[in-house]
Amino acid sequence: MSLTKHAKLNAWIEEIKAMVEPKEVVLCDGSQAQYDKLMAEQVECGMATKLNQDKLPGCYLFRSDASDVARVEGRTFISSVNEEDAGPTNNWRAPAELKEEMKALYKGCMHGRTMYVIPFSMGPVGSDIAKIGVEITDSAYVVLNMMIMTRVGNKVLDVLGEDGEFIPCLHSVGKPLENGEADNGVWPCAPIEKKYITQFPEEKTIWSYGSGYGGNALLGKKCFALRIATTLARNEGWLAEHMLILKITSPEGVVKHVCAAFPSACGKTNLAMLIPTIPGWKVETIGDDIAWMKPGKDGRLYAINPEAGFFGVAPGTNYKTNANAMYSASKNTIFTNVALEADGTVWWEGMDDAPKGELIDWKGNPWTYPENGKSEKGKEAAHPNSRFTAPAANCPAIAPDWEDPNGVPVDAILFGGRRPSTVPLIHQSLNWNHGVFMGSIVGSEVTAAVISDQVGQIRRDPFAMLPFCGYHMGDYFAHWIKMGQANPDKMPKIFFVNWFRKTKEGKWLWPGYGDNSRVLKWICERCDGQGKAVETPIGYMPTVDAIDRPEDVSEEDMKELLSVDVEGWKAELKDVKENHYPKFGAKLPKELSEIIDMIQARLNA
Ligand code: TSX
Ligand code: MN
Repeated sequence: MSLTKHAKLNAWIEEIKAMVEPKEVVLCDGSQAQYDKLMAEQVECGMATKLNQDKLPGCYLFRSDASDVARVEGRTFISSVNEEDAGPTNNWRAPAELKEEMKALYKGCMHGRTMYVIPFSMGPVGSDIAKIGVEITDSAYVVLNMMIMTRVGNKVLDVLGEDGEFIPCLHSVGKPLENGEADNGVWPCAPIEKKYITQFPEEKTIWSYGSGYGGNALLGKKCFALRIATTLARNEGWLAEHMLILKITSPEGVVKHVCAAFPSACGKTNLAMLIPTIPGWKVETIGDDIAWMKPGKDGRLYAINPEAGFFGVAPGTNYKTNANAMYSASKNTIFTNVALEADGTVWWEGMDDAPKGELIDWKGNPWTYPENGKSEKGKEAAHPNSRFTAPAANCPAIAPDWEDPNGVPVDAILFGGRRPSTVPLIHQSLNWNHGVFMGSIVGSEVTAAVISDQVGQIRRDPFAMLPFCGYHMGDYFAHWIKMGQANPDKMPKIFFVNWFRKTKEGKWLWPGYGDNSRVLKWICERCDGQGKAVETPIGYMPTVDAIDRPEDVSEEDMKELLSVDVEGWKAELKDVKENHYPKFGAKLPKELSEIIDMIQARLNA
């Protein structure tokens, strides 16, 4: 009997079933009953630990295999027909050849396992900006996480109807159970050389094999909402971005929406859930990782969060750095690779308090808190990439309209990075193309590199999209330039922020966290043509009195934070021109080179 009313979907399900040969096929209806049943089975077979239900209601802990703890960029492929279309910053394989190689692995790979079919919507179900995918997986962990991170089940099939478009997403952990072998609580995955995370942009298909973890396996997130969506967005005239979305309300009730992109380890989720320190201002969360932005009838960009949950890094999250994330992960949350306390709660490095006694670490072994309170590198209780998967609706700061199918009008776009020197606290682009330039030079200073001669250098991650763009990064820059051309004065204003400036002695110049609201306030003012600013060689910058200064920042430090380091910027532009931009070859838009020339001339004037 057919699983759905959609002939093409049914045919795909049958085709995959014939290839992977599962024990059974289960359609995910999206019900709480199905979630509870699946989770109970995972507890039963030892894959999941039920946490203390008084302190963490509806929460569970999974421990992955020690070799399956993060995205594997070396095994991530853009499989386009022409290598040139993937560009120099993606791994490329020819689709025909790669499909044969992967089919050999998929053949019979679900022996003894259930094949789950997950219809999911990226974005509010039925929204014009949303898109539908169907993930086939043999991992119950993936099903449970997808049920938090996306909208899943019958309501999605209803929208899909009999012939709606969907992105087929195939996933297997790559560990069949032969001869009646049972799932024994050991995390299934394949060795690294058999892991594949493949995007086929022309076919609009995703094939993932051998990893059960996060971005490798929850295919709606990085694979669909970024890598496949970037190609859709380029063809259809919109933007799929690695950005948080914030709603900011002034004391007068003026609302602004801000999207922001940062490389990893800059506290994107913290900014997405920021609690402002300036009286009367309200900051609410719409999304913490991905923004899909489409031009509306009025020519402005409207953003939705395609996700429905947070897949956040646990270590470093506490009630001081991000109270809203702590509340979000206090119920109905899946924890992965964090440590377990004796009382059935969770612990990780950088939590508010020391653990209450002996722990079980992320590998399942007893673990004692070191006397100096600092876990040795490689011997942490929680894996440094351990995660919480929490429903967005849990977040106390979630904006009431976070699921508005029309999206929210974007007033400002922020880029940033960890830059101890050169880059000021805030500057605003002179125009759209200059803003695209700002996105293109995003990066963080290398602090503790494996190859130590890179320490102090800038690791560039343009638009924080380097691992997530499904096509040539030079074409991506050109798409951004083009997006500004139709309605230049309707486009969001673009800013560059840097919370990470240090003194020569290595002291933080800016307190960051909630005090970043002082910078957000100036950004909001600038969107209304207000906010005192001076035009400098690198863009518009606030006058020293234009930003409410926190008590613990001296006027001198404020001046330092808001000054233009002319020599530093000359070196920066030289580095971009000689080392960064040449990577994109002939596809680098001339508009970006022109911006360099313009700023160089202004710095020399
Ligand atoms: O997330 C951060 N943000 C954004 C917050 C909304 N972090 C953490 C980054 C690692 C994930 C920050 N770290 C920020 C920041 O704005 N700023 C800093 C640097 C910093 C760290 C500590 C202090 C000040 C600055 N002060 C004390 O520890 C007292
Ligand atoms: Mn991300």
